Amino acid sequence: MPKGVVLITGSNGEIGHSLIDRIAAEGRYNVVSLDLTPAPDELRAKCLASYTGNIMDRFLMDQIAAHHEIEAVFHLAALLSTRGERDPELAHQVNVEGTLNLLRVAQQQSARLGRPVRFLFPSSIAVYGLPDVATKREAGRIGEDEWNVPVTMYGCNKLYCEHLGRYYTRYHRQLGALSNVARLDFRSMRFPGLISADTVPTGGTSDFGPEMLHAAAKGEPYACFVGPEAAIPFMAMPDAVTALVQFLDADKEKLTRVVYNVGAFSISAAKIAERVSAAFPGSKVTYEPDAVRAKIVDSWPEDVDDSAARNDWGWNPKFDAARAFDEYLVPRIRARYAKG
Ligand code: AKB
Repeated sequence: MPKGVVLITGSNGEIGHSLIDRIAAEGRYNVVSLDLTPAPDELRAKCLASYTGNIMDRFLMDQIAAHHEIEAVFHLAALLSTRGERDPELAHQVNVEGTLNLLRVAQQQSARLGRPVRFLFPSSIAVYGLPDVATKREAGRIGEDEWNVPVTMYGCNKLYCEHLGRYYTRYHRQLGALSNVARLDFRSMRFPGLISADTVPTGGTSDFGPEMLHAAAKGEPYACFVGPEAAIPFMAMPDAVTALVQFLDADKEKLTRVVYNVGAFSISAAKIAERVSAAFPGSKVTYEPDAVRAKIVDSWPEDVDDSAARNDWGWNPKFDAARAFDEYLVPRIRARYAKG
């Protein structure tokens, strides 16, 4: 049996790197990668094919679909929340029009193959919008259907694309001759802030966590753009990748939702600083809150209720805060910067 093909967009990004490593190591699928910039050699070596181009390019996307029998799509390409506030219209184009183009291609592929192409869409805690810190504290762990009033363009884009995916998977062309063709199988999870030992994110608002850690490991001071009390959920990158591959394999019959929260641990900037300073004595963190970025973080929940993911497809993160820092982040970052 030839291996199935998975298409990964945004493949050079934080999640892409780790996901390609995991899929290549498991060896169950061939990876076709797509990114705006050429894949680095070590990533390209793990892929069946690597394309450089824009997800909004219809011609390129149709070509990729014509060349490969794509079984599943991990649509990771996105412009994150801080970057999106700097250029909201561009964010809309990339995050919404780009996603629509991918959904179109995946739907055509489903119809052509006569079976649903699985479409994995990482959404975000940015879809939530709590009005103030007091409400955030009182709300605690929030469920998928609460507070869906995002305050960023990125959050609006993600929320809308969750609905687009639900539409494609349940109702696409519900009227007319094509109503009986196979529909794509859209699955979305809302990620918290992600922390990787290998990469530092750019353009996000949860970036204060990973930035603080990587700065300390490099022996650099860090001016945190949120106050010490700011708290949101975070997840270690290996758990994020596990969530993606586990959700890909989940039995459709058991899924009661299209969109799921996935949580791991909730932590404040001050608590991250404590763990960072225990691991890297002498690290220097100061707080210089940026009013807008801090307000965005305050609008995101302190924690998420991910019981639906746990019940329906067995979500169970390996890393709480202590294990994330002690067993993954700190040792691996130390080794990384020691190598230079
Ligand atoms: C961001 O900060 O924009 C992202 C996210 C929370 O989705 N990391």
